Amino acid sequence: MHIVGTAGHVDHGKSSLVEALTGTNPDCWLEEQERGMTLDLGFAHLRFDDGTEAGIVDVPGHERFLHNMLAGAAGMEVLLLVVDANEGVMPQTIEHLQILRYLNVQRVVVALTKIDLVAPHEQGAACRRVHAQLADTIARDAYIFAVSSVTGTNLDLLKRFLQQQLASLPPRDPDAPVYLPIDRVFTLPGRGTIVTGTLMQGRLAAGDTIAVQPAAQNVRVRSLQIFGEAREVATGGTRVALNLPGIEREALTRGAVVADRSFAARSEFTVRFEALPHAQALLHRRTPVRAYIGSAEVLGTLVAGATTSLKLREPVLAFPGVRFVLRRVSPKTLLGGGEIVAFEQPGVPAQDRGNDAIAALLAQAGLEPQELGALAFAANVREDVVKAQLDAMVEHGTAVALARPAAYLDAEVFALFASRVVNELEAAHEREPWAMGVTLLILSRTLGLAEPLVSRLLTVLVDDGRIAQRHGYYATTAHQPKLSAEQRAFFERHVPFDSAAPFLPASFDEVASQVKASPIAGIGKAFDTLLARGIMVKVGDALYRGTQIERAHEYVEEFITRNERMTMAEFRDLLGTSRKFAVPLLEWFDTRGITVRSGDYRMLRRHK
Ligand SMILES: Nc1nc2c(ncn2[C@@H]2O[C@H](COP(=O)(O)OP(=O)(O)OP(=O)(O)O)[C@@H](O)[C@H]2O)c(=O)[nH]1
Ligand SMILES: [Mg+2]
Repeated sequence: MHIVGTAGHVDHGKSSLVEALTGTNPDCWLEEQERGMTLDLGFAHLRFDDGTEAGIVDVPGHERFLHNMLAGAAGMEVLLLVVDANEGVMPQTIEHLQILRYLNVQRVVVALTKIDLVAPHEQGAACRRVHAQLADTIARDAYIFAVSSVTGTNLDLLKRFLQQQLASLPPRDPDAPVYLPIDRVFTLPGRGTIVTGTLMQGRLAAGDTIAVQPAAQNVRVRSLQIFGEAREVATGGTRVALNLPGIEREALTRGAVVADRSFAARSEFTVRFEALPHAQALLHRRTPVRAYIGSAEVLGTLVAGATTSLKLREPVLAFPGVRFVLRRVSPKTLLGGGEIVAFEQPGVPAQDRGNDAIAALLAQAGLEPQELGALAFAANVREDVVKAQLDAMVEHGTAVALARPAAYLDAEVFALFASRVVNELEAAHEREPWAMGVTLLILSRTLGLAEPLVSRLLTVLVDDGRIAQRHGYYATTAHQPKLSAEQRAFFERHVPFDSAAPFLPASFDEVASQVKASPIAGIGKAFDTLLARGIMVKVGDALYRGTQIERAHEYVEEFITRNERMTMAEFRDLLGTSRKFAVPLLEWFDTRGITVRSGDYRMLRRHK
């Protein structure tokens, strides 16, 4: 289905024409009927014999209700411009056309109304005059039908033409996420909240759970109606009424949006903005504005710069491709309009829709991982569709998936990163063969990238087994730290082993200060390596060789296996050491889960 919208100056006959075409008087409010004037949006159902159907959105012509016109204008695809044959083009005719050039109108038809009030010999001139007046507008090439809603003149021709125009509109993208700006909210006894609006894109079905934004509330669609008829499914371009019993009427106003759950409302957008010629002088570096997006009217600021941005006082649900119109705050002069290009977050630039959009978004984001929701948003494609596409890309090796939170990178960009990492690591291992590898801090600095990002990307390489991570160091998988002869001699000297006192440790602090004072190249990192690999073990203030610890472990196991349990004194005697060393050492075995304490005794943990 598609949407036809009226536009035109006050009293030119818009609502009468809608009624003549559909049988429905769009002025449904009593006050409208009394005053003979449209105050708010009206709706009607246009049907043709061949099954073609459309929703008509009828707007008020009076300048004072322009905000209502704007709330209904975004959904219009076929514009039915109404001009009174006697009065010709008037200020709101032009203003409506200026607004609509920024929105989604694809076809324009002009109805020259009240032709019954024009003498036959003047009708041709009236028509030519209007054609000339529309020269600089989106209606310049439009067909003009001279009609009368009173006598019915030419209504059949106009109707047939509308039918053709509707049939010639391009089909909707079935993969687009749900986006439905709400224009009316009310409650029905026993049913709860009802919202109506134009489903701009996507597919909605009764039973679906959707999000209402900016409230960010998930609600279930209990039932769905299209022009009073219950339907199971609605697709883009349809006027729909939704029964949403899960949400309070008070929580909703015109301007709220029913949308796919992957969409979030935001208040800052990068935009493409085009000013109307007369508005140029009213624009500054920062211009306070009234923004009309979907059915919402929100105050904000238009900020000119390298890129133009729109900063809103309240969050609004919009995404790249959504059109908007801006007016001055006061007086409410029309300033111009444009299109959302991106939300303000680096790494997600504007993209046209289509299958390559995701690949292009990833490539442009470089090393910045892109989350599913952000990609779906930027490409304006439903999240599950994007997910399927990304899965296929990962499978084909054109994208790389990161976990927690799930995010994606372009595979080529990532491969470049990976080879830089491996090169850096190889160079580092060659410079310092005794080191365990490179820390995250150093690696981030050499790569010139933020630490959290590098950490995340390295996780992928580690998980794939392309690099190794041990004790906080990154290394190539082949790397085995190897001390120089000089370094090894240093530690033999300062952490001596005496077979006469096989469990006597060195003092950690003493060794550490010797390391500090030593002129031997890389001795500090060599010490780190020995500790990281367990070749040296720090227990309290003592420094043991790993072999001493292993031996002590064997003694303990053997002793307890034989005696079931062991006291501290027994342990001390077993190792022939002093209480000063025995206590921390046995506690160390406790913390390693080798022994477990029970009163004065130690047992083996596995015998517990
Ligand atoms: N004679 C004649 N009168 C018409 C015709 N169309 C509308 N009118 C009259 O013009 C007046 C205004 O018509 P509406 O249809 O309410 O005009 P509108 O454009 O909807 O007005 P707003 O919604 O207030 O902007 C009414 O009194 C209609 O009866 C027509 O084709 N011929
Ligand atoms: Mg009207």
